[in-house]
Amino acid sequence: MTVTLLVPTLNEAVGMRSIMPKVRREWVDQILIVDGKSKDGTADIAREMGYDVVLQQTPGIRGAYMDALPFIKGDIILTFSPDGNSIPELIPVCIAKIKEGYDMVIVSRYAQGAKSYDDDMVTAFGNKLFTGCINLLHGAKYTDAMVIYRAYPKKLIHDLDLDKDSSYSFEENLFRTKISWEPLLSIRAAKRRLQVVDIPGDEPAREGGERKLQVLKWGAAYMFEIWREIFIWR
Ligand SMILES: Nc1nc2c(ncn2[C@@H]2O[C@H](COP(=O)(O)OP(=O)(O)OP(=O)(O)O)[C@@H](O)[C@H]2O)c(=O)[nH]1
Ligand SMILES: [Mg+2]
Repeated sequence: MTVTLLVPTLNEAVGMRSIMPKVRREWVDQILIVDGKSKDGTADIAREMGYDVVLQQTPGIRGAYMDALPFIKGDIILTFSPDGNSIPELIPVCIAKIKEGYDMVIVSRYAQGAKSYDDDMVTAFGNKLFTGCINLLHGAKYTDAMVIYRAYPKKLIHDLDLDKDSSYSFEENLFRTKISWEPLLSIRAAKRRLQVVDIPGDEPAREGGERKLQVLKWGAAYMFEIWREIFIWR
């Protein structure tokens, strides 16, 4: 079993310099940076540090994942945010759990013992609301269905149709935005009754850079998606 640490970046020069050196290269088999044409030199810094860099052409964070897909060598993808929100030391913990045989491991900000220092009142409320709705409507027991920091087999992307634009196009067109695939991954993993485990992991505050979150548009699109999934996709 091989692991690719997939690191999406959009103007994360500060985190690239301060967070990524804390990621020990022997923890994973590949570290792949997918950069959304950062203007602060993130991609050049990453290359200087010796990482493989993919320059994203398709917009949005899901576009970044899709553009990175052909370059992902690992059987397992571990998505990691280099903006300070993901604690590097949890990478081996996460991989150890996957090796126990789980289909997905989520580093949960809201599991017992964990805390988000990045949330404001709106994101704290939103993340808990979305997670609660996913649990209620799709029979899951997540404590954090939204977070990026998680590990899952690359094969799931195809199995759960996460790689199809049609899985998102209704809500993306309706709310004129591009959304990521973590919430849909959580929903469809629950629908397939996959074995998912949470490990508690604090979310430290962002270091450098700027927040890209589109609170209203993404909130609306994700809520729509959660309900739409009751009727669409087996
Ligand atoms: N390549 C690429 N990376 C992105 C894009 N949007 C966000 N990211 C990166 O994805 C990572 C996770 O972003 P998020 O944590 O979801 O968003 P954020 O802007 O950090 O917002 P907060 O965590 O709420 O502060 C960060 O490293 C971002 O720089 C994108 O369109 N393309
Ligand atoms: Mg972040």
